[in-house]
Amino acid sequence: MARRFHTGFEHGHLGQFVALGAPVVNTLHPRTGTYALCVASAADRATYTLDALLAEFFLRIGYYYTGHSTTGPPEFFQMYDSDGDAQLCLVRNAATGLLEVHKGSSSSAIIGTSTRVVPLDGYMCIELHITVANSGVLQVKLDGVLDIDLTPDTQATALANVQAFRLGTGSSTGAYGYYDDFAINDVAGGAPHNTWIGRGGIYPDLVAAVGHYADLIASVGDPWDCVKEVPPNDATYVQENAAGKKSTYVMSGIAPSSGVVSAISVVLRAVLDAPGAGNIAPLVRLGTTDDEGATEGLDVTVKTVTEILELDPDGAAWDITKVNALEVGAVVR
Ligand SMILES: [Ca+2]
Ligand SMILES: [Ca+2]
Repeated sequence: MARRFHTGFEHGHLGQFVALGAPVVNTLHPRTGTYALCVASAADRATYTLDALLAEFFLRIGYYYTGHSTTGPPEFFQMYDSDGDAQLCLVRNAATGLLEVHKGSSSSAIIGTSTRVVPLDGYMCIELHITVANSGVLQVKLDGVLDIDLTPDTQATALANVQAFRLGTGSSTGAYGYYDDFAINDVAGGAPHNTWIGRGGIYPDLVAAVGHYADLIASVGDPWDCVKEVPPNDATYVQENAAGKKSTYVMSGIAPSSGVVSAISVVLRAVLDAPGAGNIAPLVRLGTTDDEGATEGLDVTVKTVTEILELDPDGAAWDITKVNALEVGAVVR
């Protein structure tokens, strides 16, 4: 695994994040696709926590700056170590508009400053390559151009890792704006997944019709109608309680007609209707080959289940034709 996470917020909700304040996913300023994350006032933020600790990683975020609070540094992206302590922070300097990388929080030392201004009311593609260490690596690409290339001390805490990523402001100060096309690669495996992510985007591929498998029973009407909603509507659903039952759905296909597909992310929502034991796994089907994902345990609180696939079900690289031929669904475990 090298692609650890990506989202374009195209499922229209923040289910993979822990939100504080009032960040919202809306359609006002997507970078690609239909949705982006909007942070409109101080103390609004959404945090994603990886299931792994990263000592070295590549990260991309599309950021659309719209303004900042009148007090404190205009911070907009904070990284935490596995104890939840501030490791690295991105700030748009209030006077110059330049991107600053701070070790620790926005009030801590600056370890790198860009030459390019983070624009007002427009997207900039910010890519990071960071090794967290007392003798670390800090490289920043802005709109695809290497702008910061340093070997500073990037480790603010006792732990040489990053695990959680906060999109949004600090507890009372920070910069406002939109976030889209967030992706993280670690350095395991091979290209293109263990290096710079690049300036591409994350496109929606949505449920469009019933597919090859149709075991799961609709709560009302047609099964695919119950699971196609964006943002999700949990009032309608499909259900089964027998292990091995599965459903897949024909998908809409993605908008681009050319380009490289580095990875896909399957996102589904699942819940138990009563306390007990029950599991689910994502299922993708390409041609006649099924690829069942890892078993996810469920309970009576709705869970967002995410699976990254760097390769297609036959073990080959993705391309747009394959993505457009995919069926996606789930299997009861
Ligand atoms: Ca998007
Ligand atoms: Ca539904």
